[in-house]
Amino acid sequence: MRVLVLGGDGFCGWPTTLYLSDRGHDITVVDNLSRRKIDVDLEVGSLTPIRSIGERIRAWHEVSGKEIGFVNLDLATEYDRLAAVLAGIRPDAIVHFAEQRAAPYSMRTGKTKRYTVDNNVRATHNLLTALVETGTGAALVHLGTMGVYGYGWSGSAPIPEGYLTVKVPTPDGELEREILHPANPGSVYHMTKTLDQLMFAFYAKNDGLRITDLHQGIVWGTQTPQTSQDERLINRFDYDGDYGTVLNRFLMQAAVGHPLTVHGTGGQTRAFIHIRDTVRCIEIALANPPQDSSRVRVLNQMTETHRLLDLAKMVADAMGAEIAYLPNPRREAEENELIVRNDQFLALGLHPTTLSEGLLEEGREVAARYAGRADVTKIVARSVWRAGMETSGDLVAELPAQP
Ligand code: NAD
Ligand code: USQ
Repeated sequence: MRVLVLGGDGFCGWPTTLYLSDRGHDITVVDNLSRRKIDVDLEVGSLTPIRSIGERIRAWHEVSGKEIGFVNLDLATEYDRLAAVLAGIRPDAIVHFAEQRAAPYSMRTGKTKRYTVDNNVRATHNLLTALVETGTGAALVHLGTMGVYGYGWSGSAPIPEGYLTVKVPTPDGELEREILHPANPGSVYHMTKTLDQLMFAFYAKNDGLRITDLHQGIVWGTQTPQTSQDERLINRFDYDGDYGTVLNRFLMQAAVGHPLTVHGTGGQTRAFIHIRDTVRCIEIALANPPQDSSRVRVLNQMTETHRLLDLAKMVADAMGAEIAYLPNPRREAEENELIVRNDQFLALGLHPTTLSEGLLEEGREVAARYAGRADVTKIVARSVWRAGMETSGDLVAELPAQP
């Protein structure tokens, strides 16, 4: 297939690009490199030394003999160029990763709130309009989030895959209806993903666009069999308070000798997926577009759920780290249950890579190799959900020297 990977320079996009290229697909990456620019603004960088997109693509050609195209384009602001790319390449499928994806960054300031909404909503809407206007029949696979459902709303009821069947009382009795699961975002970032959902529903109903929305859990891990073939192909590893996600942060913190930063009691339960399963899920989704194009196909892309304190204890026990309980900079329930249905991916052939000591150790090793690149002042999360919320100071003045 000819596949456009929008956001193909990012943490999930780059390994997906290499995986799909390895599988014989003809890939073009579209990315405006905004994620790299945000690192410059935040004065932080990936723990792993990621190479420029040009060097990454040249290295992949040397290693695999395969070509990957690249277009530097802003989906949110360059509509005409986007339409021209679609009309020129005529892709069979599009994978859409290209959004601002950090909840803490989206809550940092008024400016980052507005940027996140403007960027994400316009990027998705421009893409949908361009598909209609250019008559591109490509199947669209979008990376959404488990966070659209919110946490705790369903109690101990399993979270269904996108839709809920409800009974509406009418004078003539109850009417059964299938509705999108109520949206319950916990940050401005998550809110943009709930807005995406409405746009997808409309464009599927009105224009018959074939859309799959993947409600993904927190991705952990760094490398895939493709990114580990050459150091120049290494994937990014975010560890800072805005972009680092919880399990990778714990692994990095254990590796560099920093206490594990548990927010609040650590009673929050979240859904997780390893990066190797992310790339496989995308391939499965591409191979199985919705049969009925008037209805968006929603799949929950996660393999396991864990309470954060259990994860912290597991990492602390395995790697000899301490746990620090910090004031939570977010407004979120102290504790929640989370049971998630993922029957569709399992039925379509996903064999989940679940948390194992081997994989945790692999994550720790990657972090330990590049520990010298860590900036200790960037580890504690300080973007707060409401002005005035308490945050912690740095927990250590400097990191212990690595052996
Ligand atoms: P990332 O920030 O590493 O990658 C996103 C990429 O999109 C970056 O390379 C960025 O430069 C690009 N981009 C952003 N806005 C763009 C625009 N307007 N035009 C062109 N390119 C643009 O994020 P990621 O972790 O790879 O996440 C990818 C997608 O998966 C996101 O949509 C995110 O919401 C979703 N997701 C991620 C996780 C996770 O744990 N990382 C979990 C669930 C869902
Ligand atoms: N947390 C800690 N300590 C830390 C970092 C985070 O206790 O050092 C806690 C947070 O308070 C939160 C939980 O861990 O309760 C998850 O935080 P996170 O930063 O790992 O994940 P989140 O903000 O939810 O966002 C990430 C991705 C986002 C994606 C989402 C999937 O950045 O793009 O959509 O995971 S989900 O969480 O399923 O919605």
